[in-house]
Amino acid sequence: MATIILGSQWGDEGKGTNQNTNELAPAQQSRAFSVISARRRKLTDILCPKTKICARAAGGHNAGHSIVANGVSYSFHLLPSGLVNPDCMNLIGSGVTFHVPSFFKELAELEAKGLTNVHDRILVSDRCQVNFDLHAAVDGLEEVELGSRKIGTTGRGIGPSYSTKAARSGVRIHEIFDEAVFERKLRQLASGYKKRFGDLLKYNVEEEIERFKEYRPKLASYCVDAVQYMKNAQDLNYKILIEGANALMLDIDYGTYPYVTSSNTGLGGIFTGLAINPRKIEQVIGVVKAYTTRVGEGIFKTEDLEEAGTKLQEIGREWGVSTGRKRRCGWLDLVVLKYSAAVNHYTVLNLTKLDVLDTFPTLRVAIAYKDRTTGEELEYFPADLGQLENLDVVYKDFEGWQKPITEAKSYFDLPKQARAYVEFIEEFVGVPIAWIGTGPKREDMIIRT
Ligand code: 2SA
Ligand code: GDP
Ligand code: MG
Repeated sequence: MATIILGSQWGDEGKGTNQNTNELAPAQQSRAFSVISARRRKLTDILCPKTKICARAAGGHNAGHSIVANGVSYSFHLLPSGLVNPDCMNLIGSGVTFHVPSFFKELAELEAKGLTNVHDRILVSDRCQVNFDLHAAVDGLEEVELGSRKIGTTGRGIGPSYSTKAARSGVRIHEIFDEAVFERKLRQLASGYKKRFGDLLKYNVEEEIERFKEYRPKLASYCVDAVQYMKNAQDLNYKILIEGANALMLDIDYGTYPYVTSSNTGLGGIFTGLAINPRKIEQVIGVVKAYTTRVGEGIFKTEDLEEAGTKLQEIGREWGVSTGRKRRCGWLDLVVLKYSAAVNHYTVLNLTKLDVLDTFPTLRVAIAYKDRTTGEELEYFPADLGQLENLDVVYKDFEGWQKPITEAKSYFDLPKQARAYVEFIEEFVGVPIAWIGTGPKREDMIIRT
């Protein structure tokens, strides 16, 4: 059976921290909003011995999850964060764009931090697209071309590699092993981009070809037919955890286009990227940060450029795990969350970073957008972002609790103002909140059962 974890906003909601919550989940689906008890989670629970496979379906080494386990802080980019669990196999699914040097570098970093058997616990679909250094060079040039309308990408070649995939000129992992085909296709790709960018493209195709001569023999043992692998795992009813990368508002079809990443980061991408049997999905967990952050350019209606935004940035330690960029911060936008739930069909939510709001006297959440001239309210997230640009945000204000909550052991240890905040969110969105993050450590999680 599979549990899917998806980012519900613009990413960095704390998905990594949740990578092993699936054993607790089934009861949540039928839980009435009001029936709530709780227990403090232990680290052994969080390391979840029951998950057999943790899989990634889309995105690439642009993703960034930080996890603190057993006092050690790990950063994951391309690799699934199930590697922290010593009994868990990890799969990079066919929908991922795969940067070979990052793969080996990240494995080495995790090993250096003490994770064991990582090489035996990671598999890669041979249908993945290869993300070349060429793609990163092109990513940078495309951003320069866009000038003031740049996307604010991570510079990891994600857009160009999905572009070559869609143009059917990309290279898939299995092709690496046919040296002649591989070299012909990569030279062809490079020459196409050379025609477009001329001397601006600082890239030497022969050097990248040379690098692959080293990767080729090292890579073979990780490659697998992921369709067969997942079919067998599902036939055997293995517990599978699918870790979303990025988040719904960065989805190429449903996000704030064109200020999005280039993959389907929502529920749809899980099916195309992993050949999952829809009848074997136990639940879809939406991870929601208690406020909103966004990295890169693009519309962000509740962004706060004043004191509150700065405070959220500092207390929440909001900067990128992959690039170190500062994240833009603002209030929780429930119109976004409701839209996100309509696309991803969350069965349950995990609210994270509630503790970051501890010191605010007043909290705001967006509940609608309003036309400045007609006063008409829009309660859904529109496709036309130009239209959204001209709308004001309608906020509902909440009294803050103004005390630390990290030590709260159960839901009812939370101050009543915090509970009012939680309950308003779940009622507005219509999806129960089963877990509440109260601090950065993995045990800082209230579980409502
Ligand atoms: P790209 O590089 O083509 O995927 O960028 C397109 C947009 O997607 C955003 N994006 C992200 N937003 C938040 N977090 C991401 N991962 C890292 C993290 C980011 C980092 O976890 O901190 O380290 O900067 C991520 N990856 C892509 C990106 O900002 C563009 O808006
Ligand atoms: P992801 O991309 O969704 O996996 O999230 P990131 O790892 O990029 O960013 C989330 C950050 O918030 C990480 O540094 C986590 O350690 C931290 N975090 C997660 N949950 C909580 C929480 O409940 N409280 C606090 N203060 N930090 C949290
Ligand atoms: Mg992240």
